Amino acid sequence: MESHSWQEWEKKLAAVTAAFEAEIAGATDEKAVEAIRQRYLGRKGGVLAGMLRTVGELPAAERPRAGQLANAARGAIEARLSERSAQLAVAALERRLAEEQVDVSLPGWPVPAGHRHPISIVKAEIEDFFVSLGYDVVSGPETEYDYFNFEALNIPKEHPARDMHDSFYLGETTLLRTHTSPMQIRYMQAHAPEVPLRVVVPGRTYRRDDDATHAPMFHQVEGLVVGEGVTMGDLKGTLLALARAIFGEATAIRMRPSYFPFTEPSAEVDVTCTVCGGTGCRTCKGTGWLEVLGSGMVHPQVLRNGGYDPDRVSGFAFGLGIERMAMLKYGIEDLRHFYTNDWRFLAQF
Ligand code: 2NM
Repeated sequence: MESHSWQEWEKKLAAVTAAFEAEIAGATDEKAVEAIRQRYLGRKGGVLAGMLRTVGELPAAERPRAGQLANAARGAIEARLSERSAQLAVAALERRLAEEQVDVSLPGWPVPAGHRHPISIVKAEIEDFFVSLGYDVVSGPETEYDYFNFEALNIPKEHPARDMHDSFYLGETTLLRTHTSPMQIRYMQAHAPEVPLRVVVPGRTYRRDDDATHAPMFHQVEGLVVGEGVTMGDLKGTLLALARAIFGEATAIRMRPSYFPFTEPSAEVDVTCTVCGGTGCRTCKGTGWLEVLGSGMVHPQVLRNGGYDPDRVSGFAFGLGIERMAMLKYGIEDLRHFYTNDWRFLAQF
């Protein structure tokens, strides 16, 4: 009778363990695992707690063994519960990783990028060229004294450039600079020509003009070299190299006599037509040449105004409009495109 009862108890414990095993194998999330834990190991109402309560009904000799079996079953159930928990956690993580997988080989959303302004591009190209020849790149004030803008550059009182209708005056003796050369006077006064002095001045300049080829504000680069024995040959070689750097290595230049108050002799410089390559077309009016800059040997009076002795040193200088260079380089037909900021225009550069 007593032994029968013991065998039944042992069988019941085996059945509990088997039932637990079936339930835990079917648990698909942490919540289900927790419910099973409560059902089997819960202090009140737990299946195993119920089994332990019946140990007292067994013969005294069997009780220790029953207790050991029940504790072993508890240990096995606990181990299985944490094992299942861990399995489910790994499975959940793997599911999440699969769901959130990113295909890095897919093309990204296009990010609308800005473009460099054509004036900035050409300005930087010109600067880079002169830096490669050892020139200093400096900028000066956009508001100037008429002394630096005109007087020191040998531009006489009666010169039409000084007219109120051609320059923006701010006061009796101040104006918006009409070219960047006033900075070159300032630069000469601040530097001795031992090296020799080599400088370019890019920047905004202002004139009372407004049509398809003239804007009230435009950009210039002016250059100046002063030293012992600087010649027109140096000027020509420098400008040929500049033209080739900006318009391509096949470019040729020619110099035509001209006049500027601050240079003597003076020369207008043409480059091979950027449209036809020199054979003649509408753009170059059949000549094969396009005028791009002015230049010359610095006038002795301008050297003196800069603090130099024209009997000891000589110099060359040149000035160009960046807008004009950019129009010729890119085939832009109207200067006003540069200032309209039409996205369709700017996006082409
Ligand atoms: C030009 C043409 C010729 C020029 C002269 C000077 C200075 F300050 F050195 F005298 N700077 N730039 C110059 C000479 C500018 O522009 C068409």
